[in-house]
This record gives sequence, structure tokens and C-alpha cells, in this order.
Amino acid sequence: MDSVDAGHRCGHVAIVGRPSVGKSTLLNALVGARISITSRKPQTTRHRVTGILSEPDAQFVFVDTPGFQTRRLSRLNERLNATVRNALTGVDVVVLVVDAARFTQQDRDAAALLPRGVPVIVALNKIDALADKRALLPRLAEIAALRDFAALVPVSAERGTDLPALKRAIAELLPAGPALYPADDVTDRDERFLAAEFIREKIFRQLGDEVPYGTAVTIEAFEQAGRLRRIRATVFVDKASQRAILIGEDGARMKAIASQARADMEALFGGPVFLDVWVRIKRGWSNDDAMLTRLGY
Ligand SMILES: Nc1nc2c(ncn2[C@@H]2O[C@H](COP(=O)(O)OP(=O)(O)OP(=O)(O)O)[C@@H](O)[C@H]2O)c(=O)[nH]1
Ligand SMILES: [Mg+2]
Repeated sequence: MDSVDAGHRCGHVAIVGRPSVGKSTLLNALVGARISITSRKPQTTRHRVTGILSEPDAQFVFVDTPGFQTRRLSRLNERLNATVRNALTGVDVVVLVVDAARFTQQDRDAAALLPRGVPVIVALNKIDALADKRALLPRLAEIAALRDFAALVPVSAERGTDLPALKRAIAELLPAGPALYPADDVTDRDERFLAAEFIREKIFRQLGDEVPYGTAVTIEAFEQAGRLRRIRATVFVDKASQRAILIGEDGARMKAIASQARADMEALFGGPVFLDVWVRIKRGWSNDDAMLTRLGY
């Protein structure tokens, strides 16, 4: 081994936890790019999404996962849980994300799912929102009693607080080895996937509690000519009423969703985007196995 590689570490780090604790926000903050979509609504993430961070001494391959769900088990939910289980196999480190202010039975369920024999670090997220910092110590003790954790690190993914400490704790547990990806790669997902996700994110952020769970997005066409990308997407909804809400009066809602999604695509892809979005009704898609497979879930 030459001197450049001596001491270099590289490995896969699964980011898991119940819905809405801030897993995707944490992945984006660690990687320094908006790769995984986020929203206030639970179960925003539906895929395994990889975010790569390359530093001089280590390459971290973070794997974001859907929130582990124990309620509302549609076929889609079952697939999301399977995605979490699959993401846990073969990783070198697990980061279990919890909300520092709210530790629940769902967190215990997520912790119980974790494989033995893989080091687990707990990231107690959202410490910026903690009204009483003294609540942190008993919370740390309560979580530490659950199993043998490699470390417990309070952080704020949104503010970036104490992320270097979390990275150090992870790096110590990564195996020695060369980088798996080129240093400027930030994800293993392609632009087609990211385009569909940005549209889904705006739907999750702009619409109420029902419509986002009734929607799925596919990319029908993705063509690049020079720097311009022409993208045609379909949003599937479960029923006509959802279609009406999604399109909005005179198409205003859909226009706002598409224009925000396009802005995100242009920022990440580094060139202009022409985006055309259609809405189609596909009744019962979240329990339709063929459709779920087509959607990549
Ligand atoms: N105050 C505060 N809010 C945060 C922090 N990290 C994430 N959030 C917010 O928590 C909400 C959920 O964040 P996500 O990153 O989408 O959570 P997630 O765990 O990936 O959620 P699912 O994919 O649905 O399982 C969003 O509104 C975030 O802005 C944090 O450090 N502090
Ligand atoms: Mg997420």
C-alpha cells in the first residue's frame, strides 16, 4: 500500500429510523447536496438513496432509507419496510436517527430491527428545537440502555450542529480500504430518478395530508440536447378528487409544483430544464404489485 492510501477508510453507512426524524435532511447535510427529498410529512422517502461524501482520509457511502413504518400497512408500506431491511444488509455502520425531543415506541421498534454484529451510532437530531437542554441527559441514558451502541451523538441536521463529531464517530468504524466512487460523485442515482423525486417533494410540501400519499411520479421521457434537458413526467393519483386538487384552479397548483421542481433540477443538473408534467388516475396503485414494481418501489 502506498503512502496515499495508507489509513484511508471507506464503507457503507445506513441511515435508519422512524418516519420524520430527519434522516434525509441528515444525509443531505453530511453530503453537502440536496440528493434525498425531505418534508414535514412522514414517509416522504420511498427509496434507498445513496449519498457519497469523499474526504481526504475517508469515503462515506451513506444510504438513506424510508422511515420504518409499523402502521398503515399497504403493499407500498410493506415494500418500504423491506427496502429498510435490505439496506441494512452488508453495511459497515448504522446510524439510527431519533428526534431528541420525542422518543417513542416506534423508535424502539426501529432499534429492534437493527442487525446484531454491526456497530450502531445513535444521532439524536433536532437539538436546535429542544426547549430544555437538560432533557437530553435522561434521554441519552434511556436510549443507551436499549442495546450496546458505539456512540450517541446529539446533532442538528438542519443547522449542521455537531455533524463533524458524528462524522468522526462514523469514520472510526469504517473499514480500511480505497474509495469505491470517484471523489466528485455525490450519489449513485441518475438524473431521471432525481427529477421524479423533486416533483414528489414539491407535492409533499405543497399539498395537504391526503394527496401526497395517493401520488407517485414516473419519468416518461428524458432527453438531453447540449445543456438543455427535456423531461416529461407523469404523476399518478389514486382518484379524480386528488387529480383536481393536484392541478388546482386553472392549473395553478401544478404550475407551482412544476416550477419549483424545475428550479431544483436546474440547480443540481447545472443547466436549463424544460419540464412537462401530466396527471393520470391509477386507482389502487399503492396496493398494485405490478404498478409498484414499475415505479421502482
Ligand atoms: N428543527 C429541526 N428540524 C429538522 C431537523 N432535521 C430535520 N428536520 C425537519 O424534520 C422534518 C422531516 O425531515 P426529513 O429529513 O424529511 O425526515 P425523514 O426522517 O427523512 O422522514 P421520512 O423520509 O418521511 O422517513 C422536515 O420538516 C425537516 O425540515 C433539525 O435538525 N432540526
Ligand atoms: Mg426521508
